[in-house]
Amino acid sequence: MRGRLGGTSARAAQGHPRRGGHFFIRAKIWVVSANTRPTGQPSQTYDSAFLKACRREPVPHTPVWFMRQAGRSLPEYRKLREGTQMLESCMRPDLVTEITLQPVRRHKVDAAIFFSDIVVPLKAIGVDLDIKPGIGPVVAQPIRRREDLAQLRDLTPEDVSYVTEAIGMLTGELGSTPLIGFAGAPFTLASYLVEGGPSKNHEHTKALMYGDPELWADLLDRLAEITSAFLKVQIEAGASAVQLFDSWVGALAPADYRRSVMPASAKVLESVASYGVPRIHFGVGTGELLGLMGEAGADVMGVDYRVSLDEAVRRVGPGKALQGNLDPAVLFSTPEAVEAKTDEVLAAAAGLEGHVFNLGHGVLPTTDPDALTRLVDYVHTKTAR
Ligand code: 1CP
Repeated sequence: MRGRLGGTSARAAQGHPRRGGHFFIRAKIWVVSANTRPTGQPSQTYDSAFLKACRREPVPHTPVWFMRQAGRSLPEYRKLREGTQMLESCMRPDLVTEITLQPVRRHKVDAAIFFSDIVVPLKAIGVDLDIKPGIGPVVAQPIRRREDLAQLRDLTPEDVSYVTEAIGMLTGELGSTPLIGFAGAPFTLASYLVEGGPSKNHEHTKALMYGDPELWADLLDRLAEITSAFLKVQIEAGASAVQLFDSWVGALAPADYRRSVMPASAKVLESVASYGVPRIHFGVGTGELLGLMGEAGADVMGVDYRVSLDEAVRRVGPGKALQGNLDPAVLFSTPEAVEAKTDEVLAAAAGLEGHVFNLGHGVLPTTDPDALTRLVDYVHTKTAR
């Protein structure tokens, strides 16, 4: 699994930012060239099936990765995490590197996703929050009034130096396997900040959105700035693609999405456009929003399992690859049923310009890891050309 460039030489080639301004500038050049075809520089991930599919180029096989592939479904993850809080583990480059690599080694997926959480940048700027086991992110002082916005200052690369360090270590280890960076989109981050924790109906969030549109717009704009800064850190450190998770935006009708959310998401996606790395955009239950979310500026639209990919492409329109969309609960069925449902996804994807195979949402924690390994192998074999 070790890449052609190991350890120190890998970091030097990538212009590790800790080495000062000179290397910081080189880092930018390297990252852009890594994704726009280099002139004379090594490009380890450029020709990967994953990045080719994102660019809608011919692929040797349909690439596969899974949302939440690193995490509780893996015994080696549970063992490594023993005695370490979730947020603490996100801040330890050694743990982040190992956890990110675990599913790549085990399942032979075509891309790694950086092990972190969508609330990490908020914690990094001093928001008083924690990730509680079995619950998720919990915020001490929910944001509901204008004065609460003071909790949200700008994010600087120094706030998340452990992210830069972990990605430097990871890209050396991953070699030609691309690393996907990610962030939470402004609406989904706002839902945690306004509700104070996970929510089914997002009632406080919607109350603010409808009741004080000005404060809502300011909140989303602040979050767009923070999210953009967080994605830039990951790309400059060596991420080959980014995914913007708007997990809970499917709670909105299209008109509300367009008016109250799309400008902030578009700002984030636009802010990283010049890097040339594929921008994936995904939300749960977003069948009615697929067209608008694509318009917000994605290169690849993530599709949940409720809309088939042949219908999704009609809603998204040409010029974008699609990612998805096997129902994660299918993995609890028999191997034959998993193959039959996978065949349905692949058949629906047959006419797409670019397809990245994934689940329609994250791996469920009690999934049998062997079912995931078999699924990767099945998709690779079935789509080999
Ligand atoms: O493998 C990977 O995908 C990388 C790890 C990863 C990612 C991409 C984690 C680790 N979190 C996330 C993103 C994330 N976090 C999202 C967007 C993706 C999605 O929709 O699934 C969301 C909504 C969160 C918020 C969050 N963090 C929740 C959901 C709570 C809710 O509202 O229902 C939870 C349970 C967490 C904690 C968390 N994050 C990640 C892990 C492995 C865990 C569980 C912590 C543990 O091990 O106890």
